[in-house]
Amino acid sequence: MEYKNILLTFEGEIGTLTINRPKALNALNSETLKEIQAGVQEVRANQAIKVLILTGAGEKAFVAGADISEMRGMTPMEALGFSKMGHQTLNMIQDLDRPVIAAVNGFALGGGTEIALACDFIYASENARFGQPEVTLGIFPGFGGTQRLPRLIGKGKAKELIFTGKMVTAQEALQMGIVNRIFPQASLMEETKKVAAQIAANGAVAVRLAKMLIDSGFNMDLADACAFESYAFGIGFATEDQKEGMAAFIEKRKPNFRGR
Ligand code: DAK
Repeated sequence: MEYKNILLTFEGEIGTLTINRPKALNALNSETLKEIQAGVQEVRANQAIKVLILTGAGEKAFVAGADISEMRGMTPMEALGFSKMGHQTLNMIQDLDRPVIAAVNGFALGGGTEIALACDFIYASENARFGQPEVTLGIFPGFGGTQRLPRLIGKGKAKELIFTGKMVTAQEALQMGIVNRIFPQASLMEETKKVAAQIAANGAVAVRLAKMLIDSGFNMDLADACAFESYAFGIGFATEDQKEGMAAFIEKRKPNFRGR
């Protein structure tokens, strides 16, 4: 498919989806959200891709939020539709059956922080800035910020960010637990790809099941979630990768996982 607002590239087992509207600091309008959905679908259909990286074009912004020029004239019903499309897009990222790493290369504000939060974890460049400035525009987060942010960093810190609308640096975001690691901007993509390659070299079915268990178990009580883990663990022993991984260990060689 031809894209106007995103770039989708594949290098070996790693896919990179770059939101590509640098003149508008990669702000998310409806057209971009639709293209992100199509891009994620394309990755879903391509079993050769083991890890997806989500980033923004240019050196200034990851995503500076939902597109304010598109949103300002919306009727309540249009805003409802826009918010739903945002949720669908972020849920598609969250539910992709492979890990998605956000490489936040600059401003991640409003919908920008929210789309990064839908990824499995976040790496950031030193110049990255995070924030939920919606209240400064007279609205509040509409792409899951009131839900994913408190689940990640706790209610108190999430409320502070959302009620004040203030921006935090990459270093502050690291301390809060929004970001896993920080890199200089020039090496952010290279370092993110190194980690993606490390993940891609592991048993793909095991990684997918682990993602599914962490995400679905998070909202269950511990006993049910652990029982669910046991069933999935048993199913893991039906895979070729389990046999290969354990044989390789005993035979003191590198495993050759085939993702099945
Ligand atoms: N939307 C549209 N255009 C944007 C934009 C955005 N969010 N952010 C930046 N731009 C555009 C600017 O208008 C400018 O365009 P031109 O004037 O050159 O045509 C260009 O990008 C460069 O921006 P600046 O000139 O402002 O650059 P600066 O370096 O001076 O400042 C900045 C960078 C990131 C601090 C600043 O641009 C800024 O504050 N941007 C807005 C950040 C923001 O407030 N983001 C949150 C957006 S609200 C919902 C659904 C979703 C949401 C809420 C409700 N429902 C429907 C219920 C989510 C809302 C949001 O994400």
